Amino acid sequence: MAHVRKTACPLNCWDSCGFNVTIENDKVTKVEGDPTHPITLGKICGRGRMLETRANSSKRLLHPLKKVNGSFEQITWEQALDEIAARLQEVKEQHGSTAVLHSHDYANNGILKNLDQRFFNSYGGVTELYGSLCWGAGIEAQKWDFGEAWSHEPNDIYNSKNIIVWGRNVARTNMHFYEKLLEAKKQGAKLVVIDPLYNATAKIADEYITIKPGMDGLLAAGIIKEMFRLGLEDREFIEQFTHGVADLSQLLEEISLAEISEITEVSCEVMTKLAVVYADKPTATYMGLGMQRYKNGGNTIRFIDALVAISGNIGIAGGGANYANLQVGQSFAFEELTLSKRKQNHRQFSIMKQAEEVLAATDPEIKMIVVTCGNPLTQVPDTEVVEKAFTKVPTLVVIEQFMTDTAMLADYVLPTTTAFEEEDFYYSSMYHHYVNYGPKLVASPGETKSDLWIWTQLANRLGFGEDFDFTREEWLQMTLKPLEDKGITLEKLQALHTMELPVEKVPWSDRKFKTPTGKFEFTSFAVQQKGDNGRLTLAVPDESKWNSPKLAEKYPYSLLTIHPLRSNHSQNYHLLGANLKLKVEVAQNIAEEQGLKNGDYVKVWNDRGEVKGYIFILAKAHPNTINIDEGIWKQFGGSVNNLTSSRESDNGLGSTLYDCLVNLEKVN
Ligand SMILES: Nc1nc2c(c(=O)[nH]1)N[C@H]1C(S)=C(S)[C@@H](COP(=O)(O)OP(=O)(O)OC[C@H]3O[C@@H](n4cnc5c(=O)[nH]c(N)nc54)[C@H](O)[C@@H]3O)O[C@H]1N2
Ligand SMILES: Nc1nc2c(c(=O)[nH]1)N[C@H]1C(S)=C(S)[C@@H](COP(=O)(O)OP(=O)(O)OC[C@H]3O[C@@H](n4cnc5c(=O)[nH]c(N)nc54)[C@H](O)[C@@H]3O)O[C@H]1N2
Ligand code: SF4
Ligand SMILES: [Mo]
Repeated sequence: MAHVRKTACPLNCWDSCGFNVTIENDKVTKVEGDPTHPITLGKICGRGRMLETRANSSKRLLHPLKKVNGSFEQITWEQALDEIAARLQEVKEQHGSTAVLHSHDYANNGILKNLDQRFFNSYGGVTELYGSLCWGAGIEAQKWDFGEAWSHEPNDIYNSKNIIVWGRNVARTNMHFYEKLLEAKKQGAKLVVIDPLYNATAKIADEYITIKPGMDGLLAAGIIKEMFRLGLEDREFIEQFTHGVADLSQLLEEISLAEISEITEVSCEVMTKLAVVYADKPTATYMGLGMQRYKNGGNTIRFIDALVAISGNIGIAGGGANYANLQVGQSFAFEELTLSKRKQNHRQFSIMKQAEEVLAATDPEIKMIVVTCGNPLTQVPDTEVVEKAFTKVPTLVVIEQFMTDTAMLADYVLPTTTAFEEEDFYYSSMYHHYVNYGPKLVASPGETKSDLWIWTQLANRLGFGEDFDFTREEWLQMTLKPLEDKGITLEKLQALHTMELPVEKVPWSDRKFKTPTGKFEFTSFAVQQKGDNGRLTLAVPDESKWNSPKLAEKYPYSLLTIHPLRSNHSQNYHLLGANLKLKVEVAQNIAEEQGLKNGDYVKVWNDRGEVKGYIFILAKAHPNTINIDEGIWKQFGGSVNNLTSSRESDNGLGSTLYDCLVNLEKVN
């Protein structure tokens, strides 16, 4: 008999949806939205629905595998765990625990997925990754400016007079915000979209502004300049609650509006118009993550924050510099879960440069990599180097649901469960502030086991089993402990399925910022204390004609590799059917210059590598811009990261995935 149960989407996404899942004969047969979820209201996207296909796919990994003479052989869990534990012990004894690299990302938003950190801390401390391919530059930027990266609660959008969606592909990546934009427009709000690609959100905008990729910080500078010229700035806010405005004013003297217009490829009139929009409060700014994946990415987000501050749109209902909402994740007991103080040794590699660091490491060399919740072969920049590093390392263990490009290189592949097969709770620090409960719905197929089971088994073998001697219920209670006195307990969450977390709904309404000066900082005091100047700059991308004129002559086009519509990163390509064609989306002027038409087969290349695919002409994309969606597997023509650079953003914590010049030509 079919029955329906409530659970939640585990995917790394803005929305963290509530699900109604149909179960028949111990199998998930349908995934739909839960209409009672307060934010997601019964609507979900194709990626959510595809979780049923993923769970039931015949391509699921069902048994532990070991590579013997170049091909995979099925082995027992007993053998896999014994051998991996023995290897972990041996590496630690011979080279020290930091000879192990834990390479991971955040494919699953379940709180208990963080227990991988507990395992490696208890083991003694390994080489961990720092920074983020995803949003690292912007998070650090907001920490400098506000002390934290917090957003307004979703329904605050209805207080906005004007809404600026700045580099967020809302209709594709954040669908419930799109629904809210439609409603806010109905209630009279004006919508401006700033993006080099004329995306589905741009289509509903009152004003669409196209910009040269990576130049948004300068655009914000131009708007601020116009606000000052027209006397539109919020003097009271600036004087009472900010630090360093003199540095900003001085910087703006160094460049004229006409120069800004030339570099950003945005007209002066548009900047003047936006100055007026920002002054017509409340104006909300909703930033995406695309525009900070550049060398100047941190500075870009800081400049947009500065614009929001200059216009006095901080700490007021309907305003905000909305980028991330880290206060959501900060609600839980991470320290108890991860035991970060337990580690004796520690080394950090940048997530961007993990492959180069593996190849260069000497003290100690990396002898073993364990991959969890990530697919670095397709998702980490500069694939050629990633492949070299992951091939070279003596022991590679990948915990996976599918035989990804990364798993293909492994010595051991351990088959893991999907979210429907284990109990957890889910949240996202990107958008709304509700935590969703996810019960175990069906039996795990084949010999698949949860990540947690794997850590527990390995911990038992390595002599720190007591650190993992808890039931699921105890783990979940442990993480909710800080919320108990606010009335949020596991029993309640299990009964209600979703609960609102106690976060600031309009951050900074008390004007007390978490920076060293307690003010909003145009110039970062904390950074100055460390000996850097901490000021805003007029920076442009590394791979631009301004910074690298020779490179720009050889490679005239800006390549974006934005997130795919039907897949979360690399997760669905193998399930989308055999006729998958890599699409190279090009601006009209490129098609004209090169005499290309839709469907032409082309090569896109730079010094790092190449990708081949089929032309799709974008009528309204910014001139000289190309896009190839990310996540594409090797077998389908990927990875686009063959082309991207592993350089870090200005503040060291973000990627420069879109700071990428290429050339393109037709091939037969
Ligand atoms: N369908 C789908 N949804 C997803 C995901 C997915 O893989 N697929 N992934 C999830 C994850 S992990 C994340 S991080 C989020 C990301 O969510 P978004 O930030 O919305 O998406 P991205 O693809 O990272 O960024 C792309 C947007 O930034 C624009 N952009 C790129 N460069 C610039 C620039 O220099 N200036 C400006 N103004 N705009 C620029 C692109 O044209 C595009 O519209 O999406 C989440 N949602
Ligand atoms: N060129 C380019 N590259 C990018 C981006 C871009 O825009 N352009 N975006 C970047 C961004 S924003 C992000 S967030 C990263 C994402 O990078 P990743 O997180 O590495 O990408 P996914 O494709 O989601 O890969 C996750 C893998 O984890 C597996 N998995 C899912 N659930 C579980 C689980 O519970 N346990 C275990 N052990 N495994 C599981 C999935 O099967 C999948 O193979 O990619 C980055 N890379
Ligand atoms: S991927 Fe995002 S929008 Fe889609 S169902 Fe999951 S949480 Fe919702
Ligand atoms: Mo991401």
